[in-house]
Amino acid sequence: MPGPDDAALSTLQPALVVASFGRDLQVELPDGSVRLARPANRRLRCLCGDSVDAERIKGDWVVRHIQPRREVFYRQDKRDGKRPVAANVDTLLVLASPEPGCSAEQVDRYLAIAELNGLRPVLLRGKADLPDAAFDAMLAEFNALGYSSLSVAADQPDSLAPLRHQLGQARSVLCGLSGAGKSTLFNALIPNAAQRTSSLSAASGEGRHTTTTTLLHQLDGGGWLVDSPGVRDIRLWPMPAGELIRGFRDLLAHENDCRFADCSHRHEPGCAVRNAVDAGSISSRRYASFCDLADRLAGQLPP
Ligand SMILES: Nc1nc2c(ncn2[C@@H]2O[C@H](COP(=O)(O)OP(=O)(O)OP(=O)(O)O)[C@@H](O)[C@H]2O)c(=O)[nH]1
Ligand SMILES: [Zn+2]
Repeated sequence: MPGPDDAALSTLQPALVVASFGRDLQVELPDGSVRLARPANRRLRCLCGDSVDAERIKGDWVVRHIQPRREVFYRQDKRDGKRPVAANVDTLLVLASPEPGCSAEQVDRYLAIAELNGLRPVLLRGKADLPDAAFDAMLAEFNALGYSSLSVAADQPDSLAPLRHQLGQARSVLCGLSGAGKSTLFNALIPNAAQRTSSLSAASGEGRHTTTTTLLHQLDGGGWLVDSPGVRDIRLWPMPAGELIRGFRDLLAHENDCRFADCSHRHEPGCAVRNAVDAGSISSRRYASFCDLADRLAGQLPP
């Protein structure tokens, strides 16, 4: 015979966390409606992108349970080392534009962030209306490593169609250097984004939320884009070289052949990574970039 607990269980609804600002949340219910919600207790640390079970109690929505996460997207945080930004994200869009420019080493870092977070990186050659052969040649190096790229011009809607198509149902984070055109591209992809952010801070009654809010915006084609103040200028968190190499797929491919399991790939004899650099199968630029980043993350060079 059903007891009182069964009655409570039956009111639980699956929901998607589409905004988080501190402990306050917005959840999207199966009927497409979006409601303000709070976690049932302090132990439930909901992230934007979480699939949850929520129920309505006296008019308020309460999150009872977080479904297991496929992955958590982290960014560097001065205080805690690394900080979770969103759950169940799968794609990192790396916007690199000839104006103001973006070095190959900076692209290496963004790609490493993607690889280390388990995200599929997609390189976006921004400001496609500005031709720059040298810049395109720089990006071609990454295509040769197996990374896909797309050209986008924010004010040419046709140029965004392949991106929308590629994003499909993906949940993506957009990053890139200051001035690369992230805001412009974001607004071109999600015309009502700014409006949603301001209506959210009005609904919660606190303007400060606009600087701490993480939002999930749905694209026309079905994909999702994460909007979070901290991810636009994302950096890697401190980690040892043995972990960093997972961010460099061309180096990682040789790592198993190093003589020592804990090889730092810097000075050890029998290092398969350095041998591959000498043989020309790993580019010396990529190897130097890895060493430089390893030193910075180990605190031996300024970040
Ligand atoms: N030619 C051209 N200019 C663009 C394009 N997209 C953006 N811009 C210009 O590039 C400049 C920077 O664009 P933003 O969108 O503010 O760049 P951002 O990456 O958000 O910059 P931050 O807020 O500093 O991180 C602006 O002057 C834009 O008008 C584009 O596709 N083509
Ligand atoms: Zn090695």
